[in-house]
Amino acid sequence: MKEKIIACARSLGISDIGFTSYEGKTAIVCLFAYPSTPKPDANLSLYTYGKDYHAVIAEILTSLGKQTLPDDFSVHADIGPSVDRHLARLAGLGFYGKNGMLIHPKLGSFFFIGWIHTSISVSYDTPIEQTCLGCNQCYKACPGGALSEKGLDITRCASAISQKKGELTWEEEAILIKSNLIFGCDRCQTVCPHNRDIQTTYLPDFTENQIFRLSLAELSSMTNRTFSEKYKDRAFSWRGKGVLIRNLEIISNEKKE
Ligand code: B12
Repeated sequence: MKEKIIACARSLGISDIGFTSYEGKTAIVCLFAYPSTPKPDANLSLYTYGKDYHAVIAEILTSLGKQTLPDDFSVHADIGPSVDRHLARLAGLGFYGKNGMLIHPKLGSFFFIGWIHTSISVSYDTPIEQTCLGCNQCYKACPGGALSEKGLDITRCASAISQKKGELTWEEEAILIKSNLIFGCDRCQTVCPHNRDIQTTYLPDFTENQIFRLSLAELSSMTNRTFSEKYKDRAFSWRGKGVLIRNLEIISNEKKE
């Protein structure tokens, strides 16, 4: 059973797979690598260049489940209990970096996590021994100085700030300007030595039809409806266009000075 699931996962383009227990049942945890080289003129974060990972992962995991499991399974990615990294670590798929990311020995940290909850019984994997190099490059590069031995201070994390609704404080604006992105932040990962020389393949949904830059002119001319019609399959659209326009204004004002 386990071999069949692993083989099917590979054929579906899943980057790596592991098995652990969760709430008395089995969690089949899958990693989905995405390209990790920022475009020079991007104003969006790498994880949003391709098609929305929530939809991509749900489709692939449903297919994996249908091909290999009895009917009783559910698929999860991101939404729901905040356990994705924890489960992936237990399933032997990586170790925690000082940037809070789960790092896979070969894939680095530029991957998404999705999992299937099922009642099948299989042997479980165990956490890997490797640890973060501890170079502190992520601490130094973080635009908001959000990373420390205490973990991630999400009030200073540029990714969290970029997704926050409403008006930002001047301190938050300064962090956003430093990150130079209008959605998400990649800094603690791009500087990480564990992300060097990654050799893997990516799902076409993450490499084709990429969008890495939005313009104020375009967004300002759109209604909420035209915005959501055009960008509904993109992870950067979930907070609506108002947040993106606000962030674009903050970043472009700084550039004019
Ligand atoms: C809410 C959320 C956010 C919020 C808040 C994050 C936070 N840390 O609280 C914001 C918007 C800031 C965010 C940002 C990002 N996120 Co996010 N986020 C989530 C979400 C939905 C829930 C996370 C959560 O509630 N965390 C609460 C804390 C308690 O848990 P945690 O995030 O797993 O972090 C723990 C570990 O880092 C652990 N830890 C760290 N070091 C060590 C050491 C040891 C020894 C141990 C035991 C534990 C440990 O302690 C942390 C706190 O307990 C998850 C999906 C999910 N359902 O799990 C995705 C998720 C964590 N995010 C993801 C991604 C890709 C990102 C971004 C890279 C996106 C971007 N480019 O902007 C950044 C990275 C920021 C960072 N350095 O962590 C991926 C991470 C993949 C990976 N390789 O780790 C996830 C798993 C989504 C997915 N399904 O793929 N995110």
